[in-house]
Amino acid sequence: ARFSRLLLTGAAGGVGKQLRPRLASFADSVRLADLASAMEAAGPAAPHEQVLGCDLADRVAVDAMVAGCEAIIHLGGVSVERPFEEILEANIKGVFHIYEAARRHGVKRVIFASSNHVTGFYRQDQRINAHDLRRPDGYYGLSKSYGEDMAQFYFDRYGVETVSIRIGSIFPEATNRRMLASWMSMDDFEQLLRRSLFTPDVGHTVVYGMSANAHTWWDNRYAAHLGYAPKDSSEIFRAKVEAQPQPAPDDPVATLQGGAFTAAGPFDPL
Ligand code: NAI
Ligand code: 15L
Repeated sequence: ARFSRLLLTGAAGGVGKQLRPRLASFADSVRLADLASAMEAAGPAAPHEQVLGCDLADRVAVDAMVAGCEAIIHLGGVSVERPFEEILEANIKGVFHIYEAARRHGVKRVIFASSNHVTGFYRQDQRINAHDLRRPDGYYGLSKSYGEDMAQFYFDRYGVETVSIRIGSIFPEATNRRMLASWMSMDDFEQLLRRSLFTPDVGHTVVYGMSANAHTWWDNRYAAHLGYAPKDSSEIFRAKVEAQPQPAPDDPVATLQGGAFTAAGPFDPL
């Protein structure tokens, strides 16, 4: 199965750049979008690609970006903890604009890059699943929680299907102890994306995005229908991680799933 045209937002970001060459097997044509300044630096379009500058906060521009696409991988937005006003524009208004455009243009499936920071205030000795109460660890996590609610609403009301992937940590290597639990390889992410895009009748499914790590905090029982079977493991990084100086035992990096995000802020002095 493949789509005729697939949209990737956040195409110039850390994950988007690595994903880009892998998308040729997902669709005949791939539309790559990011802020114009970021997209300019991302290199010229291949024959099967279109490159587009678009601010997610601009509703009209987002509508034009989505027109003609069958499916969307939505990675665009602020990806770390920031003051509320920044998160509001890129993530909260941005996700509304994406879903409204998806509805208007008959998009079949959205993959929403949610985050483990939707449940960042759980302790690292707790094991949770997609039905547990969300405990966002900042404005960033709150925006991803809102995005998941937006996805559920657009499915219930308009039938637009979504897989919300609560990504752990997609980086080339796990570089600290926390990431030994949260790490996800690009190969495993590609597999999860493929299953999320092509499994029929997903409704709105929430899945944690992690590799087959030896110690994890997340239980994907409610996403079993996706058939995601990760192949990589963070164990290959363990020796290097354990040779580093370790954080104090009461440091949030060592105690809470969201790590340092749980201790960011406050921002916005009046
Ligand atoms: P990134 O920050 O490298 O990429 C995000 C991209 O979104 C950037 O290229 C940025 O220019 C773009 N963007 C920001 N504001 C925008 C706006 N107003 N309009 C259009 N584009 C805008 O983040 P990364 O690491 O590539 O993550 C991709 C997605 O996955 C993000 O949504 C992030 O929240 C999510 N995620 C990533 C994780 C990871 O481990 N890398 C973990 C959990 C979630
Ligand atoms: C995220 O949601 C961020 O986008 C990413 O930069 C990492 O901080 C990741 O979570 C993580 O928790 O490691």
